[in-house]
Amino acid sequence: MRTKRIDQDTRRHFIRLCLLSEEDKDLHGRKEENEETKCSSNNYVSYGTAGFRCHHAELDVIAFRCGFIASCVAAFSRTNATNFNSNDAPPFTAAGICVTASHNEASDNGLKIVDGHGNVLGEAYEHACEMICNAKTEAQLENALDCFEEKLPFLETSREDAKKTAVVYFGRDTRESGERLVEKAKEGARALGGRSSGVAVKICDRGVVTTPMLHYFVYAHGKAVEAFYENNKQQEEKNDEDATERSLWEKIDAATQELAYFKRLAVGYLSLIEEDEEKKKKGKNVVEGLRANATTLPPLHIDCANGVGFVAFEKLMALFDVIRENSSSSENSRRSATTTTTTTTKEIALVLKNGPNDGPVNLNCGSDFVQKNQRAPETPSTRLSFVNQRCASVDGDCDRLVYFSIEEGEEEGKEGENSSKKQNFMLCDGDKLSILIAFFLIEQLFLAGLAHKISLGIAHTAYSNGAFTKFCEKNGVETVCAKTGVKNVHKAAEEHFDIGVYFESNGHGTALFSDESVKVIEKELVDELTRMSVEQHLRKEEEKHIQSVILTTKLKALLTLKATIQTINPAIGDAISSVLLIEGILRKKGNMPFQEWHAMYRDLPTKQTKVKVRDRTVIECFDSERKCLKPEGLQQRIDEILLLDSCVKNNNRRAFVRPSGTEDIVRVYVEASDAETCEKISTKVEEAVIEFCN
Ligand code: NG1
Ligand code: ZN
Repeated sequence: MRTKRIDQDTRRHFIRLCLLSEEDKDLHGRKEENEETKCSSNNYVSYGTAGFRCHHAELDVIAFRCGFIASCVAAFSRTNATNFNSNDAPPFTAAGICVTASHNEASDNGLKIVDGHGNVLGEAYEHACEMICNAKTEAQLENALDCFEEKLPFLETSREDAKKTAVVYFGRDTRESGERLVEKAKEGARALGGRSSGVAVKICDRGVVTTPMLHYFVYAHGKAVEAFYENNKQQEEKNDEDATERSLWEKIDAATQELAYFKRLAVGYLSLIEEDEEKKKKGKNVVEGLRANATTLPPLHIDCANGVGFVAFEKLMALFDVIRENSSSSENSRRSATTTTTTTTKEIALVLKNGPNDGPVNLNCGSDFVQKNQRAPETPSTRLSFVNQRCASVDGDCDRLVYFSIEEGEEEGKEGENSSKKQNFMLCDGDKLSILIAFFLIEQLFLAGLAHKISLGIAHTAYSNGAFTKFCEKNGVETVCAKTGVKNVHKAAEEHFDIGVYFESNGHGTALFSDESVKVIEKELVDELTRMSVEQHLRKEEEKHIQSVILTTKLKALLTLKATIQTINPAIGDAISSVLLIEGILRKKGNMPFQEWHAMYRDLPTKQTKVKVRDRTVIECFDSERKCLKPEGLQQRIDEILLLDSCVKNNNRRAFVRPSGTEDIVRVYVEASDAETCEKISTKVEEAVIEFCN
């Protein structure tokens, strides 16, 4: 028999608070009467591509309810740990709330809910969350909670119901409304706690952090709990319960701090590039020898979208400084007899631009601006400083990354003061990040002798350039197209491949290693080290030294794969982690110049526009959103438009429309062999959307 898992008293308490806030909303609604909002139609806020997102003034009620949802998710989900004391409740995971509106403008905000594994809350919950957040009456709230409870994991015994601690992590980006909304969400989380529910709610507010950092904290919490129970397997009977509990919380606390996150990535990156330091001592390799100017990578100028990425990158750089100081002082002490100064080369050179004090988040800058407009950030202080540099751009909450470069030269035939400068903008978007990472990993898998054991492929969305899919096909890299939204691409990558590299074109993504593939790599590494040490033992004395210096190709590749795994945020796509991974790969590729990476294939010209319609939900899509089913006749019209000035089907032409999940608009995407045709097709498709959707 199904039992309600949120007890009656707590339910009533939550519903009463919700109804009070509804009254409050009616009396003191923050939103001006006629104020247009971005994504709520008829006062209904839908669960979009990445949670709830709209004008911040509409979010107080939603923040409160999301807090309660997160608390329930934490209280009812269990870790994979198996070694808990049989008299105890099994260990529970945490959950998280991230207050951010990512790449949206500064006046918007949003709520992202993080599940116990550090992932975006599963699709199964979305409808129930939407019901809870939009319910206005007692009956609607009851109904919504029933629906939500259906989705919560079923606890099998009453023992499991007892002694629950719901840990909820909170984080926010730099938006002004963030602090207020986090407080609201905390109130919601606390509404679950109390004697009647038997739940102790623990709030862990991590302040201003990037979205991927918040995901990481929740992930690390779960891993710390698992590891603790694993290690305590034999000792649990002997341990005094309070001491065990204290020790568990100490471990969790250490694993979920900013420092733990930055250390993981920094150490991963340093291990990834370690081989280069070896090479430097021995001389250049063949690739480096062939490349001009290849001794170091030029600094990377990062546009931080006036957001939290700036703060986080600063912390990372500070950590690199500490590591460098420590290593140089130990070098100094080791070499003090022979050297007085030690020159340590910079592991990574980043120039940070567009921080939170430079203007409203995402205004004329950030990865969305750069990728969609195909031009450099246009903030007054930095516009020109990106020219002729190697550049990257992240978004407002630092989970997206694109690279770009603008070459500026004299216009041909003109010289002197009046000459206008010719600019060539080059973008390496999510597609090119995927290619670089996938090709690198394929190479390492081959060198490690694991290509036959571990499958690798790329998951992408309909927004990927046609030239990218052709390039993958030509090079034998398997691809799979998923619906827009990182949760969909993540799922596709996970389902189809052992190592699934996935990026949306806007730079949102990562490389996902399955648990099994990590185990295979680790086992192979141990086997290889054992084999080498046995051989070493049998070798003659004079050969031993040489052998210890020259690592086998296989071992190097295995170490590289291990370092790559550590450089990646395992919970979610992360722009900081991606910068480290890409910089590491470019270094390992002999300081590959930006132009060479960009020239791997040539993107087809594209155009992306937004169309405002009365109700965007009239559009229904299929085939990973590359085609639309409704409104009737729209797809046929798009197919006709694609034949424009041509009576045969042109393979390079693509156009599709879909309702945005984050804004109240319809997105139109067009791709063609030349920019002019792209422009023409786009105008016609936009007209068709207006005609069919109003
Ligand atoms: P919508 O508004 O559903 O297109 C946008 C992005 C997604 C994803 C989400 C979440 C485009 C075309 N769409 O979704 O890829 O990143 O925001 O942030 O860039
Ligand atoms: Zn984002």
